[in-house]
Amino acid sequence: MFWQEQIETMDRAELERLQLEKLKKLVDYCYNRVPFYKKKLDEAGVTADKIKALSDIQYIPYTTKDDIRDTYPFGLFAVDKKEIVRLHASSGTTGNPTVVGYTKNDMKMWTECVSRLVVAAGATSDDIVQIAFGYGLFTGALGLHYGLENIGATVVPTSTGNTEKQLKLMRDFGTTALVSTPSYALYIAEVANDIGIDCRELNVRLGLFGSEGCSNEMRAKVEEAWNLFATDNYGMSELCGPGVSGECRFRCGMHFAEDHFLPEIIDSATGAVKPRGDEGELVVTTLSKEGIPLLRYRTKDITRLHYDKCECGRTHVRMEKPMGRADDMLKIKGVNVFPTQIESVLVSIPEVGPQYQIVLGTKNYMDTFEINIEVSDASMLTSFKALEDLQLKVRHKLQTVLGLDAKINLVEPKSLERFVGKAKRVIDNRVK
Ligand code: DLL
Repeated sequence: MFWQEQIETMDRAELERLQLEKLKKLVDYCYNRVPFYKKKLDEAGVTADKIKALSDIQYIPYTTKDDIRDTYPFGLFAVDKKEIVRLHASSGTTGNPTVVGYTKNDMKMWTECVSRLVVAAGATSDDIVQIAFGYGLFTGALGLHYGLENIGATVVPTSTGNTEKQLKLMRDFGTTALVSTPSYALYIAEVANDIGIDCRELNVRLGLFGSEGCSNEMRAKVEEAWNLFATDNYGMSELCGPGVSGECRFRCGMHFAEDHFLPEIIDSATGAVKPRGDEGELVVTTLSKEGIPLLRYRTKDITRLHYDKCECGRTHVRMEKPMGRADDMLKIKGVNVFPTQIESVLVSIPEVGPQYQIVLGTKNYMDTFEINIEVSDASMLTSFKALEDLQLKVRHKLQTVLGLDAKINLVEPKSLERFVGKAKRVIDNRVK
């Protein structure tokens, strides 16, 4: 049930003492090793001896993705390059990618954090785990790979794509767990269906999903298609990759690896720290990283933290599935909405989905909001009346739940684009 029980169930007061001790050391470490931090800390007048309580973290300035990009490639590194044993980078679509480097100790910490979350999810050394995340600069595949090997599981590094082969290996090897994005898991199930394999009959009993938003409704679809138990885990390359937080069997939030990552919730607009339990932007300070330590890193992910104890016995704070990223929030016809909220509504309607596409545009200076969504049964497309009724139903449900009117385009099953990595569900063609 636990990988590092003593740490995972540590008494909260003791955990906070450990965090404070580490935070002080980190401020010194950053000050003495990274000129960027020295300048920022000097400007803010913060030194390690000014940090007397965890709440004093509020005096430390934030670090942003732009800070990493602007110092591309190694400007925020705190160690000599010869100490770095691995480099990863996020796939910046524009400009410089964000590069992160790991020392040997960082690799050890990363591996331990991933081992904790896969064990919490129910993986054991008996599992045969197929890793269908893209291997490469993306942290997902190698992160899970090391963490799973570390617990003694058998890793099958299939990477993404080649879906029929994935299925063949799954059947021949008796794969018991799947690592992928939830959207790729859905796609694999669809391909299986086409070639006459019933995923429910395979041995896969555990889904270790993550890396993209997934509503509970969508997760239920994936579980049904595979007859598996799905867990979610969260991370980002700047922080280490997967390993930052993950669900236990009770699935009431993702336990944060709090001895290594100190979370805060802030108001995205003002930068003010929010009280415990409030929703806002997640900010994380890396307490143990040597290669590229981050002070109060703004993740842009919107979530909420729960400090009450979980039934599993873990004391580390639980993070809700992120609603989305501050920069993903859509303002449609004046209404603030996250794509995951739209997904929850769509996926709860059995006659459609789960594949959809949100298309935004501008007409007469106003927003247009259309949703392309597949009907679940192609025969429906032959009945005009049935289509019209369904369109009305979807429109009405969106209107009631989100207060938004959308044009619903019902399309044939399997006609929308599928994704092997993170799904892209929003096409924003609005004139800015
Ligand atoms: O996606 C790391 C990861 C890999 C996590 C595999 C879990 C499993 P990046 O590519 O840097 O890193 O993307 C980070 O993805 O800021 C979130 O917006 C989003 N994200 C990651 N995990 C989740 C999740 C990896 N479980 C960005 N739910 C983050 C929702 C997630 N969003």
